[in-house]
Amino acid sequence: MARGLGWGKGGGHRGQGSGPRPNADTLGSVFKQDLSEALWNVTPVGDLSEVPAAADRTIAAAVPGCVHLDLIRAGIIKHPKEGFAELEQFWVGKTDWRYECEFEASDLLFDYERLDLVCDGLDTIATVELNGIYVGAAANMFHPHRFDARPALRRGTNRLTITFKSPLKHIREEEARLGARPVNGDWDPYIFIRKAACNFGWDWAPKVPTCGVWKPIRLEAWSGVRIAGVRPRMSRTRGDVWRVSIQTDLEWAERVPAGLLLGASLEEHGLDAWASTVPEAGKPTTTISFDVENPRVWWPRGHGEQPLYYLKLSLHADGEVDGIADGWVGDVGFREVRLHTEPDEHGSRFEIHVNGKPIFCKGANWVPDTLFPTECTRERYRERVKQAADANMNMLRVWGGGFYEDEEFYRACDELGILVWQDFMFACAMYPEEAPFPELIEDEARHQITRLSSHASVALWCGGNECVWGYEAWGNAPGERPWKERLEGKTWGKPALKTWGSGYYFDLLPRLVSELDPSKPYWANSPWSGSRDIPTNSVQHGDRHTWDVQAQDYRKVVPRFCSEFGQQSTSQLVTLREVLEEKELQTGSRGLEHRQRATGGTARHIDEVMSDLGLPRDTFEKWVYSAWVLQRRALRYGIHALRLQRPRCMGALIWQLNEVWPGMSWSIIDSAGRPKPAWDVVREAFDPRLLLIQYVEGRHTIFGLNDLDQPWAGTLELQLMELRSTVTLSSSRLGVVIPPGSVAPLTDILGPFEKSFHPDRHKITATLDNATATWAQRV
Ligand code: BMA
Repeated sequence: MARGLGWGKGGGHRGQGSGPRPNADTLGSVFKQDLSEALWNVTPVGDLSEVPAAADRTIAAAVPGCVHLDLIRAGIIKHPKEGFAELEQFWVGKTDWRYECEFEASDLLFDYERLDLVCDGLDTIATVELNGIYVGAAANMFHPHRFDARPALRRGTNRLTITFKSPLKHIREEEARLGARPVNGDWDPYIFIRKAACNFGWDWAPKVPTCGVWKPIRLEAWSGVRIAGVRPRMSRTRGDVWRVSIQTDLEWAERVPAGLLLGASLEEHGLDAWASTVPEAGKPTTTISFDVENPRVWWPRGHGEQPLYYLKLSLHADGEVDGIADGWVGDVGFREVRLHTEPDEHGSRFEIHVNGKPIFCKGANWVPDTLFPTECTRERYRERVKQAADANMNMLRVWGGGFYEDEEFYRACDELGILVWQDFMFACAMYPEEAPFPELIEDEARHQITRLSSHASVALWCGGNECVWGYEAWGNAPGERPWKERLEGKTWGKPALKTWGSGYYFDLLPRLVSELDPSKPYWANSPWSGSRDIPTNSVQHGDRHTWDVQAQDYRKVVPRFCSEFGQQSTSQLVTLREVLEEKELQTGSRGLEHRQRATGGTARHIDEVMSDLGLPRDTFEKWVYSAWVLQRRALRYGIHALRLQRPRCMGALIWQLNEVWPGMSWSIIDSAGRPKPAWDVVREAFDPRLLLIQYVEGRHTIFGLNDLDQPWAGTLELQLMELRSTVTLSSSRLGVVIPPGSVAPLTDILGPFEKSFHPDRHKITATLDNATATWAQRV
């Protein structure tokens, strides 16, 4: 009873250039009826006390989407990025919403043994009913749900209802049940729901807790067995021989089909490998392994190419038409990642090695790219990741206060050679470990580890953002209470510390990574020193967030890997103009301050530094420009300082690549996708081959920085010039070789001109191939 597509090994499968690739949705005999395309509507329900009269009605809804976008389309609210619109929509997050659609069930669905309603993403606290019959509930936006629809599905017309509880009401109820815990900022306690934390506000984001069906939804009918998850792993065994080992999760119905065979094929770049196994009936996981000789290896950009291989799994059964019962396809790469943290003379290393080579990680922190996830199109993802690649980055860190990103994001990273540092979704707070959270988090982590395990780009799993740091060290400023103390409470009348999430970072998550994706490193948090006995944000151990010093002091604090540092500035002026009236384009205006969410405000994050440096700010345009100058300066200083310390320091990730709305943030690309002036500086500072002049031990020394794998050999030319001209007065040449992956002092730049150099009149320029650096004592 199958409707297979008739492709299999030798049966019209995709060879090179042989037409379009099947995708997993059209593969095999699982019958799918998409419900995203049904006519959906949404209605406020339950307590309507917060709902304005104009909104108390049923409106058309888009699925996938969210209630805010539906209300915007119906003209009930404005997009929160516009003007002060955020302030007029707080009622949305305090309201329950019912999504509903009517659809005709295909007769074919009823021919199968199992009939599931599959929701790829429900945001978040949801009850699902079909024709008034309860089919299931959801409480985590970070993993899909599969509900048994058979008892409720009818032939002909059906009514599907998904009722979402107000996220704000839900978290307050959970807080009352479990006890308050410290949460960063003045944001609602997002720790009590498995939902993107920054949806409740952040120091660069408005408060727009939303709900809705945020990923595709469909009916799936199947018989016998189906593929529930695939985890491919490639590891080098000896020389150029790699072992491909594919773990496949199978879900079984009651009737086990006859003649079952699970086949895996790997193609592309001249490779055509195939292996198969007979899955044991009822066994949840089956592994297929085979060896591949001399495949082309995947590298982060700057170190080689990104060859991707086409992996196809097909589950064959005798009774199935064309022999295919289910299938899975994906692009995979051959590469190995290791995290080296051995002790050394400075403390302990934090070095990511890919295929045995230490990689200096140059990149940025990634936050959700739009206020509402479905606004981020495939093109937008690609453009943003390309902008990171064009800025000479080789790593993006998916930060733990957003969500696990869309496939498009990881695909773009696979293709462009961007390593992904993947946080689990925890940020800046103390998370409860009482039920139902451990179970919700285990389901989420199992799903995400499995989903992302096939991506060549995903290099490291990290427990979360600044949670361990918060526990260890936050709340110590005058007038505050240490977070640790705020966790003190009582259980059964005896003093006890409230749970805060340590069980996730130090036990559950590492256990799941080593079970499901054992070839990848796991790091408990960012920042993290590697030991509970060493301060979390150590300079000598692990990764560090450098927020405690200003740009001019970046050279004094050189961590082993800097995973956050940065400087606020504004979005591009045209982007601000798109959302703010002209009269708001004033320094300190209400419109601008509405978009400043950081503790200490614009004074602390921009104005104080600006006035220390004497930068002009008498008009709005000058102020904006000076803020960009600040950001350029900070990122240039920071990147140079960190790169100069290679190999002691092996990573520089700026905070942050992108932003969710126009305003003030640390991003180098604004919410309209326009690079800010700092983007150029970052691109220059991350250039794999760079000359830098540094004052070290009484001398101005020129350093060559070479991140590439080939030696950088050439003739370094030093030229003495008039301060304000390009006329060379005298020059000197020196043959130099900068070894691969190193920083080398080349020469004292004053050396050849010691006698003729005059500080008031001269400058010195150094050139090696396309790299130049200029030094003057007075500017
Ligand atoms: C770090 C991040 C974010 C924050 C940023 C700017 O702490 O992890 O939480 O937005 O700094 O303050």
